[in-house]
Amino acid sequence: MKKAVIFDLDGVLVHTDRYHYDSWCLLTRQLGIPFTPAQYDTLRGLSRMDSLERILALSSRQFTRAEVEALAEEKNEAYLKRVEQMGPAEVEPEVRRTLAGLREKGLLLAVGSSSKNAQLILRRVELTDCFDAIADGSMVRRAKPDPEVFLKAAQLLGVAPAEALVVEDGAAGLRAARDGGFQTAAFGGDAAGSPLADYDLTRLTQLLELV
Ligand code: B16
Ligand code: MG
Repeated sequence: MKKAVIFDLDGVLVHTDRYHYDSWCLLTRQLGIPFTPAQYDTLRGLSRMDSLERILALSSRQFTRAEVEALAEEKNEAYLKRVEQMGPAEVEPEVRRTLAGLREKGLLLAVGSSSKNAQLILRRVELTDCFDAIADGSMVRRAKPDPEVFLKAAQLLGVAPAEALVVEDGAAGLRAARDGGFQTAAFGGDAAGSPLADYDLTRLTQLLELV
């Protein structure tokens, strides 16, 4: 029996995964590090710092802590420039339809995102009011693949992990959800086709038949 659905943000509710990729590309071009969409796929759901450390490991250069922090800041500034352009039209009608349908069925809804910009993005696209709880990267100590952010979302909703389904585009997010005891649905990204997913969605509206 499912009582709640917990949605990943970047790459599931909104297409900010493209903006993350573009912003990382600005950095990797500067640093002469080859970086492809397939490489970005493996970073889905990882924190900003964990993503950057993985990217810098592709370089032969060593970076000081101060350099790493400046690069993380630079990437976030580039990303925020794209986020500032976002508005409600960036949410696919299918997403709003799915959220409204789940709500009608009596499901509790939450966001579980590694992003420290999640609240800002949800406000910009006018999705904040669609959720009963929002857990994000600013509220946890360990990012995905650790289950902490999803456990936080479940706690805020007042449901047990086994009563909630997590929807993810990242394999790291599926791992987090699995380790936290949640049911899992993959939706695109490197989550698609993963053995860590109980369900593999090609459209978000399929959730309405699952719950
Ligand atoms: P920020 P999600 C994740 O969000 C993204 O998938 C990942 O690419 C990004 O590095 C991470 O948020 C941190 O984002 O730099 O905005 O704090 O997919 O868990 O919603
Ligand atoms: Mg994601």
